[in-house]
Amino acid sequence: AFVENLLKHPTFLSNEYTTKFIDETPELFTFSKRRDRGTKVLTYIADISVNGHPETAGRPPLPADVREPKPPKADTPPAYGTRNLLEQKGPQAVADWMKQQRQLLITDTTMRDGHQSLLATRMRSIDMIRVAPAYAANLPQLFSVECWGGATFDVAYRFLQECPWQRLRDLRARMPNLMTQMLLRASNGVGYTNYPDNVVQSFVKQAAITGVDVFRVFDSLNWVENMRVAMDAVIEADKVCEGTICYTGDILNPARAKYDVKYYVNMAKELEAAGAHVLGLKDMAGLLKPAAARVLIRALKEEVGLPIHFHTHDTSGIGGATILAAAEAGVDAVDAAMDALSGNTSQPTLGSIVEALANTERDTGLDINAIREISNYWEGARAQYAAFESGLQAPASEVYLHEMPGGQFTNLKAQARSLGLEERWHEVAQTYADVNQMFGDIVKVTPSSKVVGDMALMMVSQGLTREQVEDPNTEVAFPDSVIDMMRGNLGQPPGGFPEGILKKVLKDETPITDRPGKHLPPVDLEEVRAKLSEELNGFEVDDEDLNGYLMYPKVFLDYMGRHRQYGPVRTLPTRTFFYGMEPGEEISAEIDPGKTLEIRLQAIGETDEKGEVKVFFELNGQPRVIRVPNRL
Ligand code: BTN
Ligand code: 3PY
Ligand code: ZN
Repeated sequence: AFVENLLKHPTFLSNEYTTKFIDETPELFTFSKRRDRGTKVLTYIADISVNGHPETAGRPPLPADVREPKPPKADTPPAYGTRNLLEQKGPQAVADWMKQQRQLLITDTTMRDGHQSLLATRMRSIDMIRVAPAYAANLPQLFSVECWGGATFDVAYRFLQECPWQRLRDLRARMPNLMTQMLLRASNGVGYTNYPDNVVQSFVKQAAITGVDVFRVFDSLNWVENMRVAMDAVIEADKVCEGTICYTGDILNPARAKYDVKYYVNMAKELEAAGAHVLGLKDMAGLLKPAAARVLIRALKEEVGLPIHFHTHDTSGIGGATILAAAEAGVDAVDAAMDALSGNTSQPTLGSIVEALANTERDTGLDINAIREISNYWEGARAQYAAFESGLQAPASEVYLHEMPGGQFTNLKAQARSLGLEERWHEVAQTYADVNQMFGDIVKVTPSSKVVGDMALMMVSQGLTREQVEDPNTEVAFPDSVIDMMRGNLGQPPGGFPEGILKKVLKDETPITDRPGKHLPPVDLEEVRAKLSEELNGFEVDDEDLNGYLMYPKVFLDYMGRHRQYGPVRTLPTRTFFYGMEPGEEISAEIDPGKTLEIRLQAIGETDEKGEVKVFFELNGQPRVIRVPNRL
C-alpha cells in the first residue's frame, strides 16, 4: 500500500518533492527516501548498461576473468601506531620519535600517488575502504598511509561521482591506529591556481577535522614564501606539517648549478624556520640518482634538525636503488607503493624494499606476508581498472631529459594522443625540456608542470621551435596558463623568470613579484554558503561541501547535479560502475551501514519510438522498470 501511495502521490509524480513535501507528508518520509535512492542507483545502472560509461568507451576491455578481489583477513585489533602517538602527544612528539628510530619508516602511497601515477587517479573509494582494515590490523608499523589530496580530490567529484571527504572519513574510521597523509599544493590547495588565504586556511582546517594527520605541503616553484599560509594552518590544527622541497635538476651535474646542494640545504633551513615538523624531499619526477641521494641526504641530515621523509618515482627504473642509498645515508622515512601498484611512473616497490632491508640496520619491521596479501588484493583491484592503464611498457632513462613528474607523464601522453601527436611523443619530451630551459629552468610539479606541458604541446602541434618562440619578431599566441604564470600568479621561481620570455609573453604588462595571495581578497564564506544553498534549492551546505565548492565551483555543482539524479553510486562494485550489468547478473550495494540493495538485472528491452529503453530489474525481490534514453 505504501508503494501505491508514494508512486501515485501527485507531488512525487511531478518530480518536485523537496524537503517541504517530506515535511508535509511524514508518513511517506522514511520510505520515500530509501525508495528514492534505490531508483536513482537503478537509473544509473540502466543508463550505463544501455549506453556504456563515457570514460571507458574505446579503452582496453576488462580481462575476461576479472572478479572483485577479496580483502585479506583483519581479525586482530589494531595495534598501537603512529596515529595513537599523534593523538596522545602531538606532532612534535611524532617528529622526535621519527629521529629516534633505527628502522626505515615507510609510507604506503598506493591509495594516492600509486593510482594517480598508474591509473589516471581513477581508483574508487570502495576498493580502498575494503582493504583499509587489513592495513590497520596487519601493518601497524607503517609510518603513514597516503590516501588523499593531489589529483584525487577533483577526480573523485569529476569522474568517479563520489565525495572526496566521505572517502577520507571512511578510511580514517577503518585505520584508527595509522596516520593518514595528504598531498597539499600549498596556496594552490588541491587545485591548479592560487586561492585566497582564507580559502586555503578553511580547506586545511576541514581536512584536519575530517581526518588528515600528515600534510605534505609543497609549492610548485619551491617558493617558501608561498607555503607559509598552508603550513601555519596545519600547525594551527595540531597536525604533522611536512614542509617539502621539490627536487629537480641533478646536484652532481655542474651544468645544472642552479639547483645544487646549497640551494636545497638553504630551502630546508627556511622550511625548518617556518615551523615544519618534518622535512619532505619530494622527487616527483624520479630524478634523484643513488649517488646524489647519498650526498643530499647526508648534507640535509648534517645541516637541518628535522627528520627527513623521501618521496620518489620509479620512472627511470632505479628508484629502488635511490631509496636504498637514502636509507644508508640516514633518511628517516620513505614512500613506496604496494607491489601490484608500484614501479614505472609510480613509487618503488614496497615489498622489495622491505625484503632488501630485512636483517640489516634499517630493517623496516613490516610483515612481508601481510604485504603480499595486501598486494594480492591490489592486483585484483587493479585488473578492474584496465581501461585506465597507460600502456607504458618499460622504465626509461629519458626521464632525465624531460623531467616530467610521474603523476603528469601518462596524462600528458594521453593529451598528446588526443591531439594526434602520439607518434611524436619523443619530440614532445624534448620540447618539454626546451620549454623548461626557456622558462629559466624551473621546478616542474603541479601546477607549474601543467604550464610547461601546455606550452610544449602547443609548440609541437604548431611546429614552433624555442628560437621562434623567443624571437621578438615572431607572433606567438601563448596558452592562458603560460600568461598566468608569467604574471606571477603561481609565485616566483628562484631568480625570477627570464626577462626575455616575460617581455614576449606579457608585452608591456607588469607582473606581480610578491605573494599572489596578497592580491586576492578574502572570500566571505558564509555568504558563499548561503548562495550555494540557494542555488541547490535549499540543500543544507555543510563545511565539507562548502570547501569542495570553494576549490572547484563548477566541478562541485556538476557532481551535485549528477548526485541528485543517480544517488549513492559510490556504493556500486567497480565493474558495475564502469560497465553496468548484464541480463541475469546480480549485485549488492550497501547504501548505508546495514542497508543493502540487492539488485538483479532481468532484461534490457528494445528501443521504442521515443528512443527510450526499458530496463527490467528486481530490487530487493521487487520488480522495477527503469526507462533510459538510448544515446548510442
Ligand atoms: C562525466 O564524464 O561527466 C562523469 C561520468 C558520469 C556521466 C554520467 S554516467 C551516466 C550518464 N551517461 C553519460 O554518458 N553521462 C552520464
Ligand atoms: C600532485 O600535485 O598531484 C602531484 O602528485 C605532484 O607530484
Ligand atoms: Zn609523487
